[in-house]
Amino acid sequence: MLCSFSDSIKNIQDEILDELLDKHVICIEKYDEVKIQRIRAFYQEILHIFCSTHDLQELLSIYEEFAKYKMSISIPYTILSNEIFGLKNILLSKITANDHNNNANVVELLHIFREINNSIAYIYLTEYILQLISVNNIRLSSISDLIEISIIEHYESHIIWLTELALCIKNFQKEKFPQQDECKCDFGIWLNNGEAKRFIQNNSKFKTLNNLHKSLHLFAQKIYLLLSNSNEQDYKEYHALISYLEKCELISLSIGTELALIDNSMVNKVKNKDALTEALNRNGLSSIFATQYELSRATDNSFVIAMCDLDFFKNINDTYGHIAGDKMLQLFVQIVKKHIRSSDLIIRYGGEEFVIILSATKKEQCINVLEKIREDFSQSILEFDGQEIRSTVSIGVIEINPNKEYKNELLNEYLNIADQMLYLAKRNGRNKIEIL
Ligand code: GH3
Ligand code: MG
Ligand code: MG
Repeated sequence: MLCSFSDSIKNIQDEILDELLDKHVICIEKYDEVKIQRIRAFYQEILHIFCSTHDLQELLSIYEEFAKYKMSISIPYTILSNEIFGLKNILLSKITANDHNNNANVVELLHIFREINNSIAYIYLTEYILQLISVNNIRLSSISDLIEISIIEHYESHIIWLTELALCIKNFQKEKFPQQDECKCDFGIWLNNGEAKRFIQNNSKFKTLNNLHKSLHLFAQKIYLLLSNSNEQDYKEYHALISYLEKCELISLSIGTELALIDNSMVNKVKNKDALTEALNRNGLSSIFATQYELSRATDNSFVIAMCDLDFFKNINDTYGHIAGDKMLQLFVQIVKKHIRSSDLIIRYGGEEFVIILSATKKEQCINVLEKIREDFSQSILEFDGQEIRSTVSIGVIEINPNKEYKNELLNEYLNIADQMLYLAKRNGRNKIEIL
């Protein structure tokens, strides 16, 4: 069957394709050139069907393949959904521009896009639930791999709860819905029975956790209502289920992140310190790294390792003596602590070398903090024996994303890379930051 509006768009397929890519596709930063070519090929095929055979089933099966491709490159549903919306609008504007009175064309087009939306949403939801269940298992195993678990273990119960929620949607079984009442789930009981307050003394952190937890249950209740108000056969609300479930996953990850940051602050309190600078001792580095790694994996975060080495430090010792050198090391650590969060870590790695670990941070965000440290240190003056001493630091940085590559045994490999970046910063003139 030929599509009734095919003629009006037949000769402008390339124009439509370019407009779609420019306005709705290329602006997504997750797409590189190879992905854009692949997406272009999908849309070429889609437009070809619109303009020739117009077999709805054929169209839906290409969209199905397209949705699976998008999921394989971690594109969220909203982005694909926006692209579908974009194509619909472009086609609408083209067919109405050519023929103002052709309502039938518009009705047909809207019908086709309704079908596309439903079928994409269903595919996405099914695939998303399967992925969520398997990634939740990985998150659980990361938590159980932690040697020194403390409050992050309370996050476990909400990962299990989230998996139950996902299964409930998958099987359309509202009878097996996980605990809806935020005060009665395992996490809620812990949060509200006073025990949590012992660990989370910072009141605003406690409120943040409480609010996150409340909204998590609120979105779950919305899911419950959707499942209650319809039956599986004529179900059309897949898009809403995806949005609510995605929201639940994001909030759940934020809860995990908050707990992981609190655990990190505890590391700062309990681990051995270097006597001179009060930075953490190097002996703890491999267990700290292993903990960071698993926490990041359990909460879907990346973290940053910054290797710092003071510039021409030998000159300070040679010119002003060792005690002056010692005081400069203390000053550096004080300045670092001024700029990092209580959940970030600084470890004395060697003589005048330090490793900073910025948890739940991406490299774009870490630049600001590290730049402040570099700048502040370069402008600070150490007054010693009536003399004014200055120093600078070079920093090599690497971002580690455990969900992209899993190799937690390779601390040395990561440190080597940070070290190579540090070497580059030295070669480029010192008092600089270099990031992989
Ligand atoms: P570069 O910019 O290439 O890093 O030059 P540098 O002089 O800093 O490099 P180098 O590694 O040769 O010098 C490090 C010096 O740090 C040598 C060592 O005497 C000194 N150092 C190591 N630990 C301590 C310490 O605890 N106190 C003091 N005062 N000096 C230390
Ligand atoms: Mg050195
Ligand atoms: Mg040095």
